[in-house]
Amino acid sequence: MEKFRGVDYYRIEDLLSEEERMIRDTIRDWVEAEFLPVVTEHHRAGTFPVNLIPKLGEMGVFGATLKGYGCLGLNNVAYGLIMQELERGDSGLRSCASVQSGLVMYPIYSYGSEAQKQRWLPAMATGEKIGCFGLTEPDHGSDPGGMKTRATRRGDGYVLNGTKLWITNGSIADVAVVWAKEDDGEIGGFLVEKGTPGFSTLDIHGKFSMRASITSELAFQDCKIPLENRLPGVKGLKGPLSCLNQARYGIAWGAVGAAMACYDWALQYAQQRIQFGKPIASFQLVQQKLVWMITEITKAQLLVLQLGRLKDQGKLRPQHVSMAKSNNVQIALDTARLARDVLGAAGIVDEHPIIRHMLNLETVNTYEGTHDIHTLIVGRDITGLDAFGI
Ligand code: TGC
Ligand code: FAD
Repeated sequence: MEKFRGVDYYRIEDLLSEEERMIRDTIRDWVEAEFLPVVTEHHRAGTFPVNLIPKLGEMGVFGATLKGYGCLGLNNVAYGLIMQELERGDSGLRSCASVQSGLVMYPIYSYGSEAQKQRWLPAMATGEKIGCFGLTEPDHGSDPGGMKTRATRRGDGYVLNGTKLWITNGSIADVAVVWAKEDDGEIGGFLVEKGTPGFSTLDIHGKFSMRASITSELAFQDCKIPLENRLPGVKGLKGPLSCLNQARYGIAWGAVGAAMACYDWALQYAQQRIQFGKPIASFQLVQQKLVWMITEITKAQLLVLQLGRLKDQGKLRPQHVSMAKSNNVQIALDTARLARDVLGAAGIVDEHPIIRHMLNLETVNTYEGTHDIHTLIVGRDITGLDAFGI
């Protein structure tokens, strides 16, 4: 297949600034030259290319919208385009970057003390330090408010007990942002450093999705956390949920990248593959699939562009993000499945990127709030009625 040709049916390019286009192209070229040549071997081995992390830092990917502390202070559309291009490579690559930026640097920046910011943000911006975000537990995924992990105040600090599951970057992280209930029953955020006695990690194996990404369990057993490692600026479930707004925003853009990769590959394949003496792209049913893909991708591109502009204007609401996350991941997953179908048997081997994207998108559909949870968030917003439970 030829190099990726870009997917822009509606000249959305014209709606971007020169700087936004330049940032997108920088990441696009890097993914093409440095990441795509190695992704299949990492996907097969179930490893993440940690050696590429410093380069991501050098390009300004980590915490790209934050101001100061070595971060670029980009606008949200530029950040979204970065996420799109990383996920055109692999959802695991975008995951690493969105956890670092949206789920670790963002809470430290927004809720941390000046000392915490100085300690972590510059080193995380360069990729010298890596972070992870521990919210989900074995018994509490969609309902994180029911978490069992406890941070008990004792002496000059806290004692942490509990387990977090399905944590991206878990075992490679230098610091974990861990959410736990304090003595008053309210949720607080804690910075737990690698090597703290009582803190251990275990990687999850046997994944058929997000193979080129580290996913771990974090265990805390009488783990002592100094007072100064508590995030002082937030209390309650809105702390972790506000971080999720940032990461879900990146996913809404990233999913477009995965869909673009699948569509472009399937189109090129269909133009070259001959059956019944003709390119399969000449058959009406194949064209219908390709047209469905490009139509949904174009709608998704417009959705995230406006989402980004709203975010830059300070008019974005979390429910807007829920609509874009669930819609864009759904159309990306459907695009990947259709693209896989267009390749026939060839679609099931990793010589082509489609099956890898398709499997990854099953995770993307689930994490950061499942498709159905986001449906219920929008449903609650428009009806005023809560349909989450009893
Ligand atoms: P609810 O009563 O709705 O809200 C509790 C408090 O939080 C506030 N709030 C938000 N604040 C900021 N942003 C949001 N998106 C917010 N949503 C709610 C709300 O105003 C309230 O504040 P206050 O001041 O009144 O206390 O809470 P609920 O218990 O009914 O739960 C609502 C629900 C189901 C929507 C929420 O729990 C949810 O979003 N569940 C999904 C869980 C989830 O997304 N987990 C993700 C884990 S992290 C992850 O997957 C990382 S993957 C990383 C990668 O590799 O890319
Ligand atoms: P459940 O909550 O058990 O949901 C199971 C099913 O029930 C879903 O279909 C769901 O939609 C449905 N359901 C649940 N409640 C309702 C309801 N009220 N109404 C209707 N349907 C409902 N978490 C982190 O904290 N940090 C991370 O870095 C992280 N990384 C991840 C990486 C990977 C690869 C994966 C797979 C997950 C990751 N997660 C992470 C966890 C992720 O956020 C959760 O898996 C997700 O929130 C769903 O929780 P659950 O898996 O427990 O599913």
